[in-house]
Order: sequence, then structure tokens, then C-alpha cells
Amino acid sequence: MPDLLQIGGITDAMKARLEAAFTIHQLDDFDPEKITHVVTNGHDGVKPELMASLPNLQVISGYGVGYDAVDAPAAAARGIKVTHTPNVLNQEVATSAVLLMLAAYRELLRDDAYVRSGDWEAKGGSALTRSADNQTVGILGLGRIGQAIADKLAPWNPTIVYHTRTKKDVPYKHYDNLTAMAKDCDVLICITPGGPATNKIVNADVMAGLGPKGTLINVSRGSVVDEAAMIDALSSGKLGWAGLDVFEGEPHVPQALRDLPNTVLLPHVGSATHETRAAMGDLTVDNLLQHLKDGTVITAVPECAHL
Ligand code: NAP
Ligand code: 8YV
Repeated sequence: MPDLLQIGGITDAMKARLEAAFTIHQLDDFDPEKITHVVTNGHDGVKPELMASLPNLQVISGYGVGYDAVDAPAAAARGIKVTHTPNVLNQEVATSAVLLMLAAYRELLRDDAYVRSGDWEAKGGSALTRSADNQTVGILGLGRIGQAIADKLAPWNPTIVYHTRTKKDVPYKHYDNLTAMAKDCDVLICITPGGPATNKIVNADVMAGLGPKGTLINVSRGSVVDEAAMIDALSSGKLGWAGLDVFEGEPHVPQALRDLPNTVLLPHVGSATHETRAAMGDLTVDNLLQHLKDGTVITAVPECAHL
């Protein structure tokens, strides 16, 4: 059987299917010459030095849609097919973005704590919150998931606007300039890929544009937001609220951010339901098994689509 290198955890269902087709190796026990296939995830990816050390590598199958932790152009240059799991997680990640937005607007965590602490009984009703209805929502990255977020927000009657590098064929206003869009928005939802092109594009100016009544939601990658500038803006009142699923140095989350009451923090669980992770796992394995069968893959990343 061909030799597969496993990077990071896989589900039992993935393991059972992969074991039937590959000899699975862990990072502490493999012969680089023998590895033809790699299974990894969006967080671990494949380190450049590891990829360079695998002369016979043919496929890197990623459990996740974001592949910023794999050097896809370098892989493509060597003829290595990189695959990911687009579309099967759109709805789940969109739900996570909406959940964070609603939790921030309606102070879900504050009011949950108010009931648990006994303050409701001791002090009476808690402070009023903001309505999430009729807001101008700026989507940074109107791709597969960004569009699902726009669709999922429809019952709250938003005005959707967006910033991408290229204008899309959609009925929403496009902004060339992210700071200009932030100035016009109540909420900014980040759902671009990570990587150098989006590194810290949500900077102090963008957050100042959102302003003291603005809400920043990040379900993309921690690298997309300047985290130090965000902590400063949230602490000083220059930015109102943040709902975050991803962080610059995750799983480390700076204490200053954890101490802020105007944040809702999740441990990168945008796609983390049984149902969606099963679908992602199936597609991750399907890509590998199809390659064994006929040399093709199902969902190559754009950089490898021509291979
Ligand atoms: P997609 O369909 O490729 O959409 C990406 C969007 O971002 C496109 O509209 C693209 O438009 C825009 N974009 C790319 N680079 C940009 C830049 N430099 N400036 C502005 N806009 C830019 O990807 P997707 O499937 O929606 O996934 C998006 C990302 O979500 C993933 O890459 C991943 O990082 C993240 N994600 C997070 C979770 C989670 O658990 N929190 C789960 C899944 C995905 P243009 O090319 O026209 O700019
Ligand atoms: C995963 C993600 O949690 O798909 C992505 O890009 O960020 C998440 O769905 C991540 O890839 C780890 O597998």
C-alpha cells in the first residue's frame, strides 16, 4: 500500500477509510523517500522544510478550505496536487459568523452571566442591548462563505456591502477601499483567506472607520486583523465590539483580549459540528482515494487546478 503521512489529528471515520488504502505514518516515524501522500489540516498545513524533504510527494489533502499553511505555488511548481474542502462548510461557518454578530449585539455572554450570578434576582433587569436588525453589514471577502453569510443574515434585513479585489456580479455595493467601507458600516465581517495578501488588512484605520458603535467579526484567519491594534481599539473605545473565532497566535489568546468585556471569543470552531466535520473528512479522504484510483483529485486548490 502507498505511504501516507498524517499531520495533525484525523477523525475515526477518516482513519478507517485511509487505513484500508494506505500505510499511515505519523510525524515521528516515516521514511521521507516513501511518502507519496499527506493528509493535514488548515492549522498545521505542511511546513516548507518538510515539503522539501519529501521527494516523491504527489498529493497534499487538507481537511479545511483555508490552505494558507501550505505553500501551494511551491507545491504546484513541483507537480504536487494540493486539495481542500470548499463548499461543504459554507453554511456552518456562516452560522458561526451570524452567531458571533448576534451574541455581540445582544450581549449574550453578559446577560448569561447576569442570570448565573444571581444579579437578576438581586438587582433587577439587566441593561438594554442593541438591535441587530437593519444594520449595514460589510463583508470582507465575498466568496463562497461570504455569500452564505449574506444569505443567512437576510431575516435581520441588512444592507450588505462588500470589499474584494475584484467586483462580483451581486446586487451589493462594492468598495475598492476597505477603510472607506468600514466608515459606512455598522458591522465588518471578515471571511477572506489568510496569507500575505490579507495580512493585517484590518488595521487601526479600518477599526477607527468602524468606530465606537462598530462591531468587528472575524471568522477568517487571525492574521487578517492587526490584533494589537484591535486590543487597543477595543480597550480605548475606538471600536465597540468584536466577535472572534480566530486569533493571530491561536490557540494562544492574549490575556488583554480575554479580559475585555466587549468581546465574544470562540476557539476556532467555525466549521466544528459533527455534521460538517464529517462532510469535510469525507471530502479530504475522497480526494486521496480518487488520486489512487485514477491520478486525479476532486477539489484542487486554484494554484494546482491545472495539474
Ligand atoms: P473563497 O470562496 O475563495 O472566497 C474568498 C473571498 O475573499 C473572495 O471573494 C476573494 O475575492 C476575497 N479575497 C481574497 N483575497 C483578498 C484580498 N487580498 N482582499 C480582499 N478580498 C480578498 O473562500 P471561502 O471558501 O469563502 O473561504 C474563505 C476563508 O474563510 C478561508 O480561506 C479560510 O481562511 C476561512 N475559513 C475559516 C473557518 C473557520 O473555522 N473560522 C472555516 C472555513 C473557512 P477576490 O479574489 O476578488 O479578492
Ligand atoms: C478548520 C478552517 O477548523 O476550513 C478552514 O479553513 O479554518 C476550519 O474549517 C481548519 O481548517 C482546521 O482543520
